[in-house]
Amino acid sequence: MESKENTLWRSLGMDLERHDAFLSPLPKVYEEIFLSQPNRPKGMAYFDTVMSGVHSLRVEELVAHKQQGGFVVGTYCVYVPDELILAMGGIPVGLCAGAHFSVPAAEAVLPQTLCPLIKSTFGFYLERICPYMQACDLIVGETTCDGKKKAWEIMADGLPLYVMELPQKKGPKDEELWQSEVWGLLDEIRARFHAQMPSVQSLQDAIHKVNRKRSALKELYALRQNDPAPISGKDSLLVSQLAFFDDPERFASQVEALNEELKARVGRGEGVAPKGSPRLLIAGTPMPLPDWKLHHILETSGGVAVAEETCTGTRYLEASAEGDAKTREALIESIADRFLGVHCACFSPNPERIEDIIRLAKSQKADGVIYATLPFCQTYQLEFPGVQKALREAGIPLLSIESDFSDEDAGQLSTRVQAFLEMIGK
Ligand code: BJ8
Repeated sequence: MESKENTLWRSLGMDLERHDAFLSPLPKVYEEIFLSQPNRPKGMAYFDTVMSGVHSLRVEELVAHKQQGGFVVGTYCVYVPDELILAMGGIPVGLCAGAHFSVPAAEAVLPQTLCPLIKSTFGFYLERICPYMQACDLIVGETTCDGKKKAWEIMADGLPLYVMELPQKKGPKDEELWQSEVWGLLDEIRARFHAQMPSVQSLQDAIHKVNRKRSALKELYALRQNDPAPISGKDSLLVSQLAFFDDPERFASQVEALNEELKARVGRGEGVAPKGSPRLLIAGTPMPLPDWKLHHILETSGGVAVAEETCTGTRYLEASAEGDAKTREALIESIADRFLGVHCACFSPNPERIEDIIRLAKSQKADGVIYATLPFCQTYQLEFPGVQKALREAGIPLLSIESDFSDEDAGQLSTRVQAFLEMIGK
C-alpha cells in the first residue's frame, strides 16, 4: 500500500522518483551537520521535527487549508508582503531553493552562467520535487535582479505567476510605486480567489502575527551577541530558514521558548563553543534550505557564526510594519513602507547596507566578516568594494567567498576559512 506521504505528494503532481532521489540523502546529512553538534539547546528539538517532516507535516497543513477554501501563495523575496497575504486568508511560503540537486536540470534550459539560487529554484519547477511550489495557488515573483525577472517569464508558462515591480531606488516616487504594487497584489488576490477586501482587524492581526515572529528572531540574534555563543550559527540559520515555511504563531512561540533557554544558558555562562572562539558575521546573498555549507565549514573549523546579514537573516527580520494604524489604507501603507528598511543590493545607491554590516559586526562583537556571495550575483558582488573599504576603515578583518550550493569546493573553502581564522589570531 502507498504511504500517506506518497499519496500526498502524488496528489500535488510531484515526480515521486526524483523527489525520493532528492530527499533520501537528507537524514544522513542532517545527522552529520546538526544532530552531531555537542551541547545543542533542547529547544532545537522542535525545529528538528519540522525539518524531519519538512516535505510532509507542514504540507499537509497547507493542503488542509486549501480544502477549507483557503489558498497558498509562494514568494521568492523578503519584500513580498506576507502580512497582506495572511490578512486576505492565504498562507505565504518562501520558495527559494538552496539545493545543488536541481541545478543540472535547470542548466539544460537556462544559461550555466546564472545565479545558483535561480537555477536551483527553476530546477525544482522543472523536476516537480518541491511540495510547497506544487501546493501554491499563486506564486509572486518580483523584479529584483535580471536573472530572477527573466526566469519568471519562463516559469509563467507552467505556474500561476504574478510579478510585482520592485523599485530600484527609495525616493518618494519609488515609495508611491511600491504602494501601488502592494495594492496591485491585493487586487490580484481578490480577483483570483474571490477574496474580500481585508478588514482593518485582519490587517492588524496579520501584522502582529508576522511582527511577533520577527521579534522572536531579533531576540535570538541579540542573544547571539554573548560570548560564549549560546547557540551555533548553524542552528540559528536553520531556525530562520524555517521561518519561511512554518505556521507563524507556532513558530514564534517555539523561538520564544528557545530564547528563554538561551537566556538561562547565558546566565550560566554556557555556550556551544568555548568562550573566546572566533566570532564571524556572514554578509551576502541568501542561504535558503538546505544551504548550510559555509556555516558547517566555519563551525567545524573552530569559529562561530554570530549573525547573518542576508535575506535568511537580518534582512528578513529587522524591518517591520506598524500594526496600530486604524484604517485599511494606513495599514497597507505601512506594510508597503517596510521596503524602506530592507537593504538588498538590487537597490541603488544602497549605503544603508554597508551601515548595517558595520553596525552588526559591532553589535554582535564579531572578530571578522565573511562576505559570501553566490556566483553570478552581480549586485552583491558589485557592492563588495564598498563593504571592503568600510570594513578596512573600521579595522574589521574580511574574507570574501564566492560559492554555490555544491560540495565541490568544500575542501578549498575550508582551507580558506581556517587560514582566515588563524589570521584573526584567536
Ligand atoms: S531582497 S537578496 S530575496 S532579491 S536571485 S539578487 S542572489 S542573483 S535573492 Fe534576493 Fe530579494 Fe534581494 Fe533578498 Fe543575487 Fe541570485 Fe538575484 Fe538573489
